[in-house]
Amino acid sequence: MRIIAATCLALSLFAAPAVAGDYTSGSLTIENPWTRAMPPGAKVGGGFMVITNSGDAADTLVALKTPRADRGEIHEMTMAEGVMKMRELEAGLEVPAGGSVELKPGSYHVMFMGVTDGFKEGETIEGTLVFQNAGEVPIAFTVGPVGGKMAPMKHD
Ligand SMILES: [Cu+2]
Repeated sequence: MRIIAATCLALSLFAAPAVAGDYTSGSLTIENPWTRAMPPGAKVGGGFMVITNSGDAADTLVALKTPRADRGEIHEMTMAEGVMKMRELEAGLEVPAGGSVELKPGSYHVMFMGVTDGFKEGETIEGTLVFQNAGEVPIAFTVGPVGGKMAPMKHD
């Protein structure tokens, strides 16, 4: 595993955003963006990652751009009276100063809307996160198995 981890690190240093891994922009770090393989015919998918802000001002994730979907949205999933509900966060998702936000299944996530070419396990999906202060940060999502609940690749 050490060789694989070292290779991932080298690739992410020299070839970002072509491969998944960790990304930094100013005081923001985006860890291991991932998504799931899509069953045939599926048109939407969720994207997950951990965003950490080491700066002294809050920043806000306001958009996801990707060539693989008609549009990206930022969503929150909550349980209300036993029913999972998803809603778009129209003002974006705040990443507090000196804190982090976890985008994960059943919680905050980015959403790929209107996907025509379904994601396949093992491929990477290029995208750009847009932050209010930090601006555009290109990343790539690793695609895990259909229905996966955890990030498919760990670097530590
Ligand atoms: Cu959603």
